This record gives sequence, C-alpha cells and structure tokens, in this order.
Amino acid sequence: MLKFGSLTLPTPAVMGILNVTPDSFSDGGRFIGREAALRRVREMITEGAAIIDVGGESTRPGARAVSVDEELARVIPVIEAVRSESDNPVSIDTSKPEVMREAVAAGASLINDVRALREPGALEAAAALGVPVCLMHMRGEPRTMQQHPHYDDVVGEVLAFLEARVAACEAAGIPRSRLILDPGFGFGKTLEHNLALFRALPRFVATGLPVLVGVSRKSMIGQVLGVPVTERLAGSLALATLAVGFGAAIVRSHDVRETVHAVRMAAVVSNGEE
Ligand code: 8Y4
Repeated sequence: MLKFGSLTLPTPAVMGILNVTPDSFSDGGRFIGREAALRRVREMITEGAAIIDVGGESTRPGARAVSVDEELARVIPVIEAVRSESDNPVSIDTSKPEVMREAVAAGASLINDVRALREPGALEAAAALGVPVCLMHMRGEPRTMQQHPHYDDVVGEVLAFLEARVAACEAAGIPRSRLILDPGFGFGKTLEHNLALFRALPRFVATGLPVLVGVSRKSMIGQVLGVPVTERLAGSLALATLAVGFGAAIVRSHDVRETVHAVRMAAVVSNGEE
C-alpha cells in the first residue's frame, strides 16, 4: 500500500488515463462529451484502476498550449461528475496552479505535473493544497521536445533533475512523503534515452520515493516493434511487467484491465505480494 495522508493506493497501482482534450470524447467541436467520459471512467474503475488521471492539456509531441479557462472547462465538470458518483481517487494532469486549485476543490486527490511544479506559482499552490504530487522529468516543451534531445548522461541528468525538484518541493513545504518520481518516458528523449532510463528504474526506486512509469502505447514501443499506436498493447504490458519487477509503484495506462492483470502477476512474483 502507498499512503499519502487521506489517499491510499494499492502497490502496484494502475492509473487509468482519461484524456479530456477535443480529440477524445469530442462531440465534433470544442465541447467534451461528459457522458462519454464518465462511461469510460466507470469502465476503468470496474477494470481495477486505483486512480483516474484526468488531463485537459495535450502534451503529445508537437501539441500547442491551452489556456487556463479552456483547461478548466474540460477537466472540472468531469472531476465533479466522477466524485459525485464514487469514492475513487482522481489525479489532475496539469501544470497550471489555477487548475490545480480548482481541481482539488472539485475533489482531485493527486497532482500529476509533467513540468514537476516549475510553472510560476505551482510549487506554492501544491504546497497549500496538501495533496501528493507526481514530479515528472521533461526536457523542453511538448511543441519542440522531440527535436534533437541531447544528454551526456541521460540517467544521471534525469535523476539529478528530479532530486533538485524534490529539494525545491521540500523548501516550499511539500514533504518527501507526499512525492512520487517519474522519469518521463517520451518527453524530450530518443529511443536510446528511453531504454537507458527504463533499464535504470532500480536507481529511481532506490531514492526511496514511489516511482510512476508511463509508457502505455508510447512511441518507444512503436520504434522497437514497428507497430502503430493501435497495436502496442503487448509491448505496453511487457514494459508494465518489467517496471513492477524493477520496483515501480504506479503504472499509467490506457488499457486498465490487461495492465491490472499484468502488474498483479508481476508483483506476486517480484515483491511476494498476494
Ligand atoms: C500514445 C498514447 C502515444 C499516449 C503517446 C501517448 C505521462 C504523463 C503523459 C507519463 C506522467 C502520453 C500526462 C503522454 N505521459 N504523466 N502524461 N507520466 N506522470 N502519450 O509518462 O500518454 S501524456
């Protein structure tokens, strides 16, 4: 079990992905189909998701920035609807302090920030809200991050970045007991970088902080297997299984049912969990 004050997650936990961007659950325009999103949430909960990650900013390579109002309009109704019908925890995938505040007020219990609280005001907002935070490494910004990423020592640099963000959090009043680390697969990294980071997961686990791994359907799988995004389930499950074998605590996934089975099986063998 992972305990963060009032939030308790099983280990390993599967975080189910709910994108509420216009390319998903769209009814043709800029409005998100709330009922369609809710149906998917209910399905993921039934399939064993321990937490639902609600995101309204596309962080895919090449994606453009979204305004605060647009992001709020996408995520808040969905968080309210999920919380009104279940006790299942929701995480808010955002970098914006205003969205963090509104989402937690609407019932979100974890902040998942791909910018690791580097936006102005984000550290202060997260400290005041008192919820756990996932700190992810990203080199650059989504629009340009996949243009020539370079590291001399990718594992050392990503670990040093996360350690520096942990120190910044502690200085801002967010204790280590509220933090989760994530190497940020695919965020400003080549295939070689992603593979080096994956092999080094035990070094992230050795920090003593829980580690979250997000590789579901990502291009590192497409690059190795030569398959499109619709055919990456087996590759995603292989990596989820390995991540748990290396000690990861949380796996972020689109395919909840299959991932729950894979990580439970892996955890029984690796961690002696039953
Ligand atoms: C197919 C499907 C191809 C999805 C690429 C993608 C992470 C994350 C994302 C992650 C944490 C994505 C919000 C990118 N990835 N948060 N968010 N860790 N903590 N791309 O790895 O899923 S979005």
